[in-house]
Amino acid sequence: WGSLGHETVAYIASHYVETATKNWAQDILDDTSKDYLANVATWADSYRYTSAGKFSAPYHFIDAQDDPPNSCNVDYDRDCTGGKCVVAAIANYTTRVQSNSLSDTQVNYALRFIVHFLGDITQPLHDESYDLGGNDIDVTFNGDDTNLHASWDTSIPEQLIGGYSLSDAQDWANDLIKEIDSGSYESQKASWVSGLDINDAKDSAMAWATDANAFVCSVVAPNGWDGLENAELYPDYYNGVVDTVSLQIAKGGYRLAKWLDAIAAQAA
Ligand code: DCM
Ligand code: DCM
Ligand code: DCM
Ligand code: ZN
Ligand code: ZN
Repeated sequence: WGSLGHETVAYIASHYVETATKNWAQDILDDTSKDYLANVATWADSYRYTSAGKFSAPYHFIDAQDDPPNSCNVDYDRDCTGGKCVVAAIANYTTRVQSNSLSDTQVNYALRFIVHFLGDITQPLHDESYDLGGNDIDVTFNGDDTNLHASWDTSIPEQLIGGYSLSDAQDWANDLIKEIDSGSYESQKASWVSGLDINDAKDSAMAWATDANAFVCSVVAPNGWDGLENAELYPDYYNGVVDTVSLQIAKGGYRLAKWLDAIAAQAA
């Protein structure tokens, strides 16, 4: 996701976390503002372009070598090349954020990575290898040249919300919180966090990757990839996928709250 998606995930999580979790996270991040998670939600996307953070670039996705739209699936041994993928990263940083021996900076970075990667793993094209997760599929969105991956990351969310500022993210989060509490997501939110286990983070993250990857077959490219090449995505394609984008952002935020609650409780 782009900044709007990641910051919305963060605001949703901030709404649902326990007070003890908020205190734990604000202490690690050294930020007592209400925006303490949103303020670090896109840090990993800047860090990966620095020489110190270059190692983390493959941690934003898992390249599922499946065969959409005929067959969607994720296999850790097949797809997490060299142990460098978002599933391994979530497991790594879930351990590191609880460390008593790492520096404050490394623990702070671990929490920033968790906030970011629990967002990215819900973007279906971050759980797909085809054409570099859709980066090599050129499209136009409302007349602008872009690609399928970037459309999912940014164009579609920004078309829906009409901007990408922190206050746009807070507004989108508020809408999705209503859907989670008493709207279209109320009956499914329990399934989003079922089996969540910070002490088996790899299994939990594999379940999330598998869940998002299934949308590659059902929503991202249900009729295959050929028709998407050089296609205009607005409004027809957009209308067919935008509800899935909202669902995945809501899911990421709700999961992040429960994940952080579990870590903070174990740390206490
Ligand atoms: N990006 C964004 N908003 C835009 C255009 C680009 O947030 N309007 C950027 C932020 C990240 C990238 O998109 O650099 C998405 O990266 P990722 O999916 O790894 O989070
Ligand atoms: N690093 C990480 N996860 C690990 C090991 C290292 O994120 N399991 C990061 C921390 C540093 C960088 O890689 O930013 C280099 O670490 P080191 O100096 O321990 O090799
Ligand atoms: N990406 C992905 N799968 C890949 C390669 C990249 O999901 N196999 C993501 C990471 C960024 C976006 O695509 O969100 C653009 O990546 P880059 O800036 O590395 O081109
Ligand atoms: Zn992306
Ligand atoms: Zn990312």
